[in-house]
Amino acid sequence: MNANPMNSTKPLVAILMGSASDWPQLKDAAATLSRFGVPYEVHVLSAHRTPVEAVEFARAAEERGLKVLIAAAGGAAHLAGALAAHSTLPVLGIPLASTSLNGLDALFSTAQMPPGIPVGTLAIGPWGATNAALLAVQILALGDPDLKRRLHEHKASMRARTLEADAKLHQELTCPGA
Ligand code: RP5
Repeated sequence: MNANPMNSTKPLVAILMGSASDWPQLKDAAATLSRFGVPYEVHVLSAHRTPVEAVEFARAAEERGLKVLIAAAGGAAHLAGALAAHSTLPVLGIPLASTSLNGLDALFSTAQMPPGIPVGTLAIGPWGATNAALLAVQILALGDPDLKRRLHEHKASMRARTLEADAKLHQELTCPGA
């Protein structure tokens, strides 16, 4: 997979995954970036199967105009750390549930980076995918007031939905069957 879904604009974020089999767990990252209008590109790139290409990608990323790298892997999850070793861009790591250890192994591999090479590690699987994209938007919003405004709208709409759910639950509990 090698795609720029919004190729009219230069990608600011790259979503990288160790295998095409990871994509179903990552779709929410792409959907979230699209929702905020952030141009992104998607690649399969493995720290183990394409180690040379992974290093080349990380080394060229900043010069190509990318601002944030999102890296996901499930088995012996070294992709985020390998990219972070070769770039000073922020790297957000998503551990994936691809092995019989259900992602706990990938969580440890992604999070336990030695001091000096940080990887911002999110939750395992689709929750992490959504939050990695949101964190990327928040990083980009530091220099983009329009994106900042959209983040405020996003939080306001979550708040409204939660308060509505609270009111509905209270009504059901106080007037059952009404
Ligand atoms: C990891 O190994 C990939 O990120 C994937 O989660 C896992 C298995 O890959 P496939 O054998 O499905 O290609 O490197």
